[in-house]
Amino acid sequence: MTQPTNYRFSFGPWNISEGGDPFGPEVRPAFPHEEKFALYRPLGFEGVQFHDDDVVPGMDDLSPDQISRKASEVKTMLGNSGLIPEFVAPRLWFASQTVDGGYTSNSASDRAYAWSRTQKCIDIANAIDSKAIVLWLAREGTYIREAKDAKLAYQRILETINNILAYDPKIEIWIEPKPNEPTDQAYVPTIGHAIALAYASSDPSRVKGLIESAHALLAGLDPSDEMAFALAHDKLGSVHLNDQNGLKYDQDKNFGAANLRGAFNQVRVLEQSSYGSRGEFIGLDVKAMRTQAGSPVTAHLTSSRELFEILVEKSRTFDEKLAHQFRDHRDYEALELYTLKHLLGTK
Ligand code: 3MF
Ligand code: MG
Repeated sequence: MTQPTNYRFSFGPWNISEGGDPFGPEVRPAFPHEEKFALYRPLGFEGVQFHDDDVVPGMDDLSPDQISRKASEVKTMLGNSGLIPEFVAPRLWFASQTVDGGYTSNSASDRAYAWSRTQKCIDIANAIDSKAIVLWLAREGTYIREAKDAKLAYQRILETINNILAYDPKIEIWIEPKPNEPTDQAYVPTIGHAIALAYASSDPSRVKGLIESAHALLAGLDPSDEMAFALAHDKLGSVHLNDQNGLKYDQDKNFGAANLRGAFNQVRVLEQSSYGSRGEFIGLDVKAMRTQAGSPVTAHLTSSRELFEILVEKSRTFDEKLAHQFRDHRDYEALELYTLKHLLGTK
């Protein structure tokens, strides 16, 4: 590596939340959406990740004019606050038309809704100068396999990607894989699936992936190897660093909170590929514990960022020469002990 990367960090407004979960209501006072943006810079973040309706709330009921007026307000707000929009993601999992998915729904009118919502999302991305949209394909999957024709579903996803590329000559598509939740099985569960779609598309250079640590773990995979796969193809658009304690609901725990060594290996693979040197963000998709007092709760964001920075230091001080000697002698026992001691800061 030539120049040490100066990392910049991002998160989405949904990461400041009031603690509601499927079993109980919010437990902290409501914190207004519009006030979240003023917190970014003081917390050490300059990138904002958006859902389309984080930019334009209630967009399904607004005219194109109203949408573009609201989007330009947000663009001005970003400029005044020194913030950069990293991506806009169409929220295709909330509306009644997306109960059974959008692009892969069996209903032609639902698919038409999904496509029109995606076009609006791209327009919004352009209006705020975001160079990418993210496709987290939340409901593109099934609860029972017999519900959809899976082969047709894959063709429909690829067709949508090509339609997006044709609709806009510049926008990048970053696919965020996740194996399950809300569906039982999602059609794009791993970065391998996302990158296969990229290569099959009409413009592979504009289709990349966004890897979330917890999603890779839910697929039974190592996030650092998932990242390495994308990086080897120069297709890592962004990351959602967080953590996950075993195979259960998507936890969005603080980065490194469940598996420090796993977090170290993610940082190391990013460092070794100079991820970030072309402006890519370190995105954090972390959720505050429901039990946390205070309002607004933001410590999970700053703690995850601090942990990332500590692990960057651990990665830069990792004795690569020694590691290579251990590799040459195939002494992985010694390499493992060295790695653990290095992380613990003991000799
Ligand atoms: C779902 C997620 C989402 C997506 C976001 C962007 C809450 O498991 O991780 O974050 O990242 O909706 O598409
Ligand atoms: Mg995510």
